[in-house]
This record gives sequence, C-alpha cells and structure tokens, in this order.
Amino acid sequence: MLLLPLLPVLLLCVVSTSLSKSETCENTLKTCSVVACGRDGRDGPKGEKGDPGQSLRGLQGPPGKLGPPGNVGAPGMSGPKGQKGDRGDSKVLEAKVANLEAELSILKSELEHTKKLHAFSMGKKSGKKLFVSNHEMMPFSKVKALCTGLRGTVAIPRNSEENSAIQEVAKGVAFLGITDEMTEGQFMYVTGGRLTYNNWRMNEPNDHGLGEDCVVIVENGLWNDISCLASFIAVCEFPA
Ligand code: FUC
Ligand code: CA
Ligand code: CA
Repeated sequence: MLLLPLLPVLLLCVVSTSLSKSETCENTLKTCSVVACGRDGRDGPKGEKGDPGQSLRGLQGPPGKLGPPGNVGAPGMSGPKGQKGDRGDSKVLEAKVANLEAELSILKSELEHTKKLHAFSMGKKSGKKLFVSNHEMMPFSKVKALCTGLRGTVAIPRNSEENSAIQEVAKGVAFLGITDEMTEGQFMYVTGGRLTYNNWRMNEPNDHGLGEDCVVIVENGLWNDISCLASFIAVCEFPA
C-alpha cells in the first residue's frame, strides 16, 4: 500500500539506470536515495585504485642530474702486430760515424793528391817558395788583400835566386812585400823585420815627388821605390 504512490519514481530510476551506462549503480542509488528511493544501505567495499587522470596531467619536469660514472670497461682486443723497429740509437750513430770517418779518410787522401798535382803544375820545386801571379795590375793595398785572401803573402825576395824567380813569374813590373810606410827611409818586410837583402837600382830609393813608400821589381830585376797608390802586377808567395 505504502509503495504504491512511489511506483512512478522507482520506474524512473530503472529507466535512468538503463539509459546512463557511465553512472554506477551506487551513484544511481545515491541519486535515488536523494529522491528517496528508499533507506540508505551500508557502505560497500572500497573499489580498486583508478587509472591516472587524462585531462589534468602536469607539464614534463626538467631532466634530472647526471648520474655517477659507470665502472671501467673490460680491456679491448689487442691490435695487429707492428712493423719491425730500428736498431738502437747508439748503433745507428756508430754506423754513421764509421761511414763519415771512411769518407773523410778518402777525402784526405784525395786532397793530398790534388795538392801535389797542383804544386807540380805551378812549377813548385821541393824546398823552394812558390811565387804565383795572375798578372793583374792593382794598388799595393789590393795586392796585400789578394795574397792574404789566398793564405799567402806579397812576394819578398830574400836572395838573388828568389829575386830572379819573382822576376820570371811577374813578366813585368811587380810590387814586392817591402815598404817604408812606418818610418821614412827605413824599408821593412810586410811580414816584419828590416831588409836583409836588397837589389836597388842606382840612385834608389829616392822617395821621389810627393813621396814613395812601396817597392817594385822592374824588368831587369832591379828595385825602385814608388807610390803605393800606383798599380803594378800582383805576385804572391807561398811557403817552401
Ligand atoms: C825615378 C824613380 C821614381 C819614378 C820616376 C819617374 O825618379 O825613382 O820612382 O819612377 O823616376
Ligand atoms: Ca819613402
Ligand atoms: Ca823611386
């Protein structure tokens, strides 16, 4: 009797439950209870945890800190075998020194041979000085420079034999390595020391004109003092 007036409400509950599948029965019952479906039942068991929500997901956070380094890995496979190495440094150097010494020995004997051949070709006599000329005319300072550059000195006759030798080599008027530049009238060898032999022409030395401090040997082998700035044949001498 009492349920009769509630029948349309109960029917409505059944209809709305079948129409909305998304609504749980519990909710439906709750809704119904509000509408007065009947008295509240006891709470049911707690449901399983639901899936995470979709629409209100937060933004992705920044990357985390770098983790600690990993352990050292196992050694790799050994590489291919290398080429054969050189001999030790000292052995290489010893071989090079031995080669250089052998070459030096050959060069020394070649030089000795060349020197002998050259001396012979220049008419060098054993135990005698060698006098050489290119027959060029130049002032005395140039003759000195030329001869010292050739590791020789200006020709100096120390006796009549050397005087003749210089005369033959020069084939003209040539400077001798004798001057009185230091002290007028006192003729000296350019290599040092006072004259020990002379072959002055008659009335020479006369320090003619503005002065004459150098010496030339003329065609007949006699000597004349002359200006050092005038040009005459260069004759150099090399030791006996
Ligand atoms: C003689 C020489 C001089 C110069 C002059 C022309 O007096 O003594 O050195 O050669 O001649
Ligand atoms: Ca003089
Ligand atoms: Ca003179």
